[in-house]
Amino acid sequence: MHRVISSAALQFARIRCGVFVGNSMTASTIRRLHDDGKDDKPQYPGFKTEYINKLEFLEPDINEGIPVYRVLNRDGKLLDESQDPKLDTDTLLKMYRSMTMLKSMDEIMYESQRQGRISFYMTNYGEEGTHIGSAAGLDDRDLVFGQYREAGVLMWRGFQLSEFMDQCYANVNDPAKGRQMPVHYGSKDLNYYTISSPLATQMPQASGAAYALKLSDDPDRCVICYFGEGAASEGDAHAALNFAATLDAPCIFFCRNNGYAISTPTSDQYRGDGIGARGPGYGMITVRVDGNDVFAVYNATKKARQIAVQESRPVLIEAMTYRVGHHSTSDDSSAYRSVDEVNYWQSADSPINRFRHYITNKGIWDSAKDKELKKTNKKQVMEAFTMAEKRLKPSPTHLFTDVYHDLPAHLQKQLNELKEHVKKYPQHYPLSSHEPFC
Ligand SMILES: Cc1ncc(C[n+]2csc(CCOP(=O)(O)OP(=O)(O)O)c2C)c(N)n1
Repeated sequence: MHRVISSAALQFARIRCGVFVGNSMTASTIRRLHDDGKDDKPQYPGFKTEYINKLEFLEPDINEGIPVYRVLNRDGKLLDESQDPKLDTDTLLKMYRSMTMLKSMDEIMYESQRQGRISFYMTNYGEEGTHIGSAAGLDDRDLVFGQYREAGVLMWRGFQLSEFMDQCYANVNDPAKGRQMPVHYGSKDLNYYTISSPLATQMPQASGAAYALKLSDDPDRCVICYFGEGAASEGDAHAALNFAATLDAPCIFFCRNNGYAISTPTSDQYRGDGIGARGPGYGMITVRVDGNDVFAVYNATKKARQIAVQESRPVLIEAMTYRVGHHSTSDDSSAYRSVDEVNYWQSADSPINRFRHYITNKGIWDSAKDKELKKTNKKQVMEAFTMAEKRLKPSPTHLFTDVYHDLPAHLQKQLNELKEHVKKYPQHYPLSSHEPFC
């Protein structure tokens, strides 16, 4: 603040002396401009604009909405050959297999929660295209800050089915030792930061990580930060976007606009033209894409990555999609939306169907292969699921570990009391399914 005031004072002094350095104007020129008002340009620091003499308010709805970039139509046909990312067959099939595997995993895990075998689950139905298209457009060294509904990004990077299951079952192989809710994955090896439940906390962290990358001696990386249109209403979202913009941090802000934040539809979430319209307000390069078109998401993310890394600036992508599943296993979406609406997205505008049409038209896929794939997916998920369910849960001692290097006396006392209590009333605790106290 002090510096700003001093430099303003200095400019004023220069004007008084007739040497306005910025515009090379003399004091007499300035007086003349002020007299007739013509050619008078605002001099507010940081603005490129002009004066007007009629009162005009900016209407938010004068323009059509930001257009939605698409590459494939709903039948899987290229709309413009020049937009074909020209991926090789292996990559195309990896994309399709990953999307279908994500769906198979969701189906089985959702059912497993319904049967009371895990405590909670969140499906990714309908949003598979945003996950796989964006993950494929990145470098695996780029850092991922997710919200919670981006399991496909991890899957693309090689997170194993057993790792998903071990986390959801909170067994001894779960890196968080059962202290997190299911679907709160993380992987240091895959540059994927662990999910936290409070919405939008990942966003300022992503801006900070991107700024750190910019200052590091390994600048050929960027950050991608996923968030929902609901999370964008959190104050943290504003702080994150503004910090990244002003610090020119190489961060891709990837908004999954899936129509609902639990039961809150977008019509109650915001006014204006979605999340994309906020990008220019932050001085951020922005694009809106069809999130159910894997190629559109891939092209946009790849280009955004190039801009972020080469020009060191943030990019906002708003991917338009639809949450086909319930928000989570704690939600019943039939209370706030119609079955017809869900059916439309599930069948007529599904990212998996669209891409299957594309690879089928291309001659590298057919219905026999599809049938076989679904069978294999199910088998693999069931195997991983069975193994994870059989493993012991972590020792109850881990309620007390990993925070302090040396357990403070009051926690040691509580741990001793817990051991005593469980020893006295073993019939009330599922001790056989846990590792023993350590
Ligand atoms: C700070 C905070 N407020 C509220 C919640 C409860 N909550 C969990 S998810 C959610 C909706 C988020 O919607 P959106 O960001 O659009 O993501 P989506 O679930 O649709 O993928 C809410 C309100 C929370 N986890 N954190």
